[in-house]
Amino acid sequence: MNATNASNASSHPALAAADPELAALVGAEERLQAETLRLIPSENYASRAVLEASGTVLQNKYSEGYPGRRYYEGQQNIDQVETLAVERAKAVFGVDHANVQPYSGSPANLAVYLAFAEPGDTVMGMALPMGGHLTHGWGVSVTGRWFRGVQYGVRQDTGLIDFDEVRELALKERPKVIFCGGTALPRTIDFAAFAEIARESGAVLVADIAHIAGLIAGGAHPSPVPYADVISTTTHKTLRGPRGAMLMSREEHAKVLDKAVFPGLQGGPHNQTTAAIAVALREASQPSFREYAHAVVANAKALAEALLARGFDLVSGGTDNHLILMDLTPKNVPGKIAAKALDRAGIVVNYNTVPYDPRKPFDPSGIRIGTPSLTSRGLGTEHMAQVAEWIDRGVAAAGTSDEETLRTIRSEVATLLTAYPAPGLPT
Ligand code: DSN
Repeated sequence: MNATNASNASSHPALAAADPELAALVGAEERLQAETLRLIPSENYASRAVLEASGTVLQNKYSEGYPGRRYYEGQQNIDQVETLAVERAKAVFGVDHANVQPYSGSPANLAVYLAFAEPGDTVMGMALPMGGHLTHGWGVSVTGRWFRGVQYGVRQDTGLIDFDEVRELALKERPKVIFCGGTALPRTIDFAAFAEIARESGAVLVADIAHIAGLIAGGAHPSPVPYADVISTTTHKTLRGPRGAMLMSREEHAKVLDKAVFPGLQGGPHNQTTAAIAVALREASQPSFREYAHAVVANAKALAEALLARGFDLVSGGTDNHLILMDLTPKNVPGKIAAKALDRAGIVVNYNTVPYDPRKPFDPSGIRIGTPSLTSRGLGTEHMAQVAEWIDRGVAAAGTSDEETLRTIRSEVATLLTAYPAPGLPT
């Protein structure tokens, strides 16, 4: 549908009156998110409460500094908002210290480097094509240009991290900082093993839990808290909050991290985001969020089983968390072709490199899928065989350019989803 013809802009009446063109685009996006099966594992549906907090007048206020220590007056309410967010983060994750000001995951990680390393120092993380993140020292990122990034991966035969290799590299290179975590890791992260290696090599261990923060909050993935010196996370993935980030640590690192975020890296915090983080953390402290986190994992496991039964090749053979990395090489359909065809079928995934991928990152062998969004809509394990069947049919149709089948799947997907309204979207 042409965005300018979109009809339900009335869910944002002021916007519709002031800027119909933009309001129509928002309305079109709302319908797209309602009608499609969103399988990108880093995406989710934030609640209406989180969205409302994100759109408040709190955004009108400048608040450089921290509660009780600001460089601007008029912080009577903002200080309380930030303190609420901080206290809730500390309670949900069981940490001594939380900084809720990083604008997003990449600035949060950059603040960690600023706190613990000098330009030119050696830093270590998982290579991006193996499932790591750009900011874990990968070459094209500032973290790989201003620091000397050394990178570990996973074993080709198992798709799992080889801790002997990680230890050997750490002891040889003596990095200042070791990052664990990433963006395409379908298995439980062994924080204890990383902590032992960090201790042996004299490095600061940073657990980047951006993907799994909600699973940790809900008790569906082990916590890094006893092991990591610093925990970095975004707030909008499995945690289901606004686009934002947090850094958490033991008390001993509180000062250096706070100084690195402000004034080291950032100016005024985005107070409307801080408020929405507070709301999301309140939601994450409820028993229903625990159920959600476990349901995300149960759905991913059921989906992985159903895909394996259909002959798909899954990196590491399955999943322990919310994410599945599929190598489509045996299906003879490149990841990008498959992802674009599935998009036309109303199933939104992203193409992704797989470990040791012979293809280029912009045209890789795999697709990455996950269950946070569909679980937020209330889909359960009983639906995963159908989801796998759609993916199977969609990938086959991609290989034969069968647009008719893709259209049929799109309509089947939309029909199922009408019974499972998404949180946060207008009804
Ligand atoms: N872009 C995020 C993801 O999709 O995993 C990571 O920052």
